[in-house]
Amino acid sequence: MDDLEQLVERAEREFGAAPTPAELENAKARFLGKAGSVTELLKQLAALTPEQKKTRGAQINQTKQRIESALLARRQALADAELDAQLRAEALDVTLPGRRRGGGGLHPVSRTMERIEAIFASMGFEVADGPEIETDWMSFTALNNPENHPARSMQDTFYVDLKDEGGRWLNLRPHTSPMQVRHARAHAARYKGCDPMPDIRVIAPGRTYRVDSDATHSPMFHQCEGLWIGQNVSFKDLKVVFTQFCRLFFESDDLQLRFRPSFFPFTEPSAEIDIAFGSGPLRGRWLEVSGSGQVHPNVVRNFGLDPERYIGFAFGMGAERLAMLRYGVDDMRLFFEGDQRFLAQFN
Ligand code: 2NM
Repeated sequence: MDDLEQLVERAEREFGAAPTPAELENAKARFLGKAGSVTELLKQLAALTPEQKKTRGAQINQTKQRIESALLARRQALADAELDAQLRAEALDVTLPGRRRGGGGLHPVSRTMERIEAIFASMGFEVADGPEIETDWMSFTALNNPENHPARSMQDTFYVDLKDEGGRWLNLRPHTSPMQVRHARAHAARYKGCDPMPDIRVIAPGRTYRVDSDATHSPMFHQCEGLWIGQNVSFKDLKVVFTQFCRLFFESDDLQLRFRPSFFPFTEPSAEIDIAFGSGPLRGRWLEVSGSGQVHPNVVRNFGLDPERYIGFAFGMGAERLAMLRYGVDDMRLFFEGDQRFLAQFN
C-alpha cells in the first residue's frame, strides 16, 4: 500500500475515533490544516519535475478529496448522533394519559356537619353561625353556670389573653350554646311586641374548644346544638325531632331512642339521648349520641323572654362522635392527623 493510501486510511481511522465535533476539527487540522499532512505533501511537489508534478499532484488532490469526504461523513454522523440523543431525551409519549390534579374533597367531619345541617334545615330549623372567641357571659353566665362552676376553670376552658368591657377574660367557646343565646336574643328583640312571637327553631354547628385530649377527646372538636322555643314546646317534640333526625342521619328506621336522666346547668330536666340499632354491626348496643333537656327558666330569661310564657328544649351533640358511628371509625384522633390514606376513603 502506498503512502497516500495509508494517509487516507489513517485519516478515516482518526476521524472515526473522534467522539465529539470539537475533537473531529482537531483531527481535521492534522490532515488538512496549514501544517497538516496533505499540505506537507503539496509542499514536497516543488522538488519534482513538471512531469512528476502532474501525476503526483493529481494523486495528492485525489487523496485530499477522499480525506475531505471522510471528514464530511464523520461530521454528518456526529451531528446525526447528537440530534438522535436530543430527540430521545425530549421524547414525549403523546398517548400517555394526562397527569390529573388530586380531586380533593370534604373532611369526614365537614361532611357530617353538612349532613346534620341539611337534615335539620329540612325540619324547618335555621342554621346559625358566629364567633369562636366569646365573652364569659355568653359562654357561662347566660347559660346558668354558677360563678364557681368547674367548666369556668382554666383546667376546662381555654382563655384568650384579652378582656371584655366587664374586665373578664374572653374564652374559646366550650360549646356552641353562646350562638344559641345570640340567636335567641336577636329573635326576641326582632319580635318584641309581637304576641306571641314566632317559635325559635335553630341549630348552631361549629368548632368548640376544651382542655381535654385523649383517644376520645380533642382540644378542638365540633358540636351541633339545637334549640326550639315556643309557647307549647315539650319533651314530646324533642323526641319526635330527634327520632326523625336519627332515622335520616343513619338512614335507618330500625332504631330505638332512650332518654337517660342527666344534669346540665342550662336545662332542667336534662337527659342523655342513647340510640340502639336493630341491625348492622352495632346492633343492640346503647350508644350515647347527644345531651338534651328542657331549657332552664333562667336561660329563657337570658334570651330576653318570659319563662312563664315561653318554654322549649335544647340538645347538643358531638359531630366527631356522630361521624365515628356513621363511618365506623374507632379512634377520634384519625380525624385530626390529616393522613391522606385515611381521609381519601371518604371521597
Ligand atoms: C347540650 C345538652 C343540653 C343546650 C342548651 C342550649 C341553650 F342555648 F338553649 F341554652 N343550647 N344547647 C344544650 C342542652 C346542650 O349539650 C350536651
